Amino acid sequence: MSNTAFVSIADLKRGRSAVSAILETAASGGCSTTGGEGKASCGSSDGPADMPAEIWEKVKNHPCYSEEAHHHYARMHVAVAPACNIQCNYCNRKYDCSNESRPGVVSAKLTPDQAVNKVLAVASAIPQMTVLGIAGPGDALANPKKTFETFRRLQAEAPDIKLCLSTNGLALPEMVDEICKYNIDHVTITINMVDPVVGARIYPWIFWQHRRVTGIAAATILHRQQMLGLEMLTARGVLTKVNSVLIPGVNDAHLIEVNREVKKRGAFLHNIMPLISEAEHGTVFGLTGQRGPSAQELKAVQDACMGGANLMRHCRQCRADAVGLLGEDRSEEFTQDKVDQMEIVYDLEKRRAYQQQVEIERQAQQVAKQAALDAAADTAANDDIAVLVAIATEGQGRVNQHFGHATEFQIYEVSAAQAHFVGHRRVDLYCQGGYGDDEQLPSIVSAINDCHAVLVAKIGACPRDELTAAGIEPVDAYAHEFIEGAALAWFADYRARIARGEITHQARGDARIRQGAYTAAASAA
Ligand code: CLF
Ligand code: SF4
Repeated sequence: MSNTAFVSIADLKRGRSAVSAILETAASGGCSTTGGEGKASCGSSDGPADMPAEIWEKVKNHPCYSEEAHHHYARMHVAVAPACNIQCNYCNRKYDCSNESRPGVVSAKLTPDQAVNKVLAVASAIPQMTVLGIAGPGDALANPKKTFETFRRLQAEAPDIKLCLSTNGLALPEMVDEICKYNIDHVTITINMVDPVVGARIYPWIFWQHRRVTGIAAATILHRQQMLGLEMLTARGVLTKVNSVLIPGVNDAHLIEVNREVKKRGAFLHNIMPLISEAEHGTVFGLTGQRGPSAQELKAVQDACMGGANLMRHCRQCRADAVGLLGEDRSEEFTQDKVDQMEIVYDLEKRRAYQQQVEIERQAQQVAKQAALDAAADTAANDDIAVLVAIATEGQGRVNQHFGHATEFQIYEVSAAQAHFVGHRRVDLYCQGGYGDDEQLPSIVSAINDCHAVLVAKIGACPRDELTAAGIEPVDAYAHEFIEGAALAWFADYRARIARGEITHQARGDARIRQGAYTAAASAA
């Protein structure tokens, strides 16, 4: 059962042009106009030609809304919102909100003053930090004073930073005016159901109009508020992302309907996240043995949603106090005591100049990719071959990390016609204090053992041998080159060696099954 729309799509289409753009983009499967199987996520490599200009302006340097941007731009969260107005069975209130944070993580809570100071400190140290999100540790909109005070001040004091928030949606409709007042043009709503019977298995209670409501009545109210809030945001031209926690046996098949319903209401992206329910986190699901999804289950749901709202696949389920590129955690560099000691110079011009350089790099990356594709198209090819390669990168879209320094590998699917991001794998750090820890090698190799090659800036003899023995080619010939160009160039060489009879191509499993595994494996790490 899904709730009837409070605002019809026809009404929405009569609204502002931004609304039309959002609806059209959502209707076409998100910003990926050629979206579909294998075309991973919003803007996997998409640019201004793939979407309306006003949408591109909003997503082009948002690392969560554009996969391509996440190689270049960073986000940060400030933990100013401790309270929550609902209870999710996958949440333990001792920890951060699991709707958009890794469960089991605790963030230091900040006042709006401390939060603004921290944002300015990070912005002066990391000029590619373009987005400030409030994603807990409770619900951003259950703490409206602190949340909007932080946004109000940042809108004035850091005008080039995009503002972003994440909410369970219960208080959303009444907050839409405030959201628009501070130009918060990216909002995430966690929507795990559109059927209150399903919802009653996820939410034991909500706090609504000064009283606790339980069971199906609670889920009915939450559902109504979520749908209404989503429609209202779409009508106001705010980009929305829907997060759904995949809970096997509870909402797995049901998420297909969720995808359909949120697409109808203009959701820009749908981020299906695997449930993480370790018993030691002390959540209801963790303590009652509710398991998270297998890679195949996650993949099956994502595949079934293809053609619906466009899927995000590069989420890292980050902390409520995360700082840095997605996949890196620099929060330790900006603890309260360290921020207090910092000289903070928020220099807008310097930030803009830096970001212009980033844009020049991005354009160069696209040119390199196109050149590699053109070169690949010119060679005689076994075009049906597609392989996975693992990339060690610390950002800027380049192969620029030492094997031993990687804590995750980005995974690209490469064929003669394409090289695109399909996920990431977290791994244990190999290099410990200047020495390789060989005990880590088996787990690192096993994390990428469905890849044909790993492209790195540098690699030592020991991991090189271990990878080679596992059938994974260690490659440092493309150090500091752009990722797609490097992957395509390696692939062209791989095909040439096959053509010369030097090697035989051997498939290493079904890439699409593994694609589902990336997120699950990483999230469980
Ligand atoms: Fe933060 Fe969320 Fe904004 Fe991004 S995170 S509030 S939209 S700035 Fe991003 Fe982190 Fe995934 Fe969230 S990777 S958990 S999707
Ligand atoms: Fe926990 Fe977030 Fe759910 Fe609130 S909304 S109960 S903080 S997971």
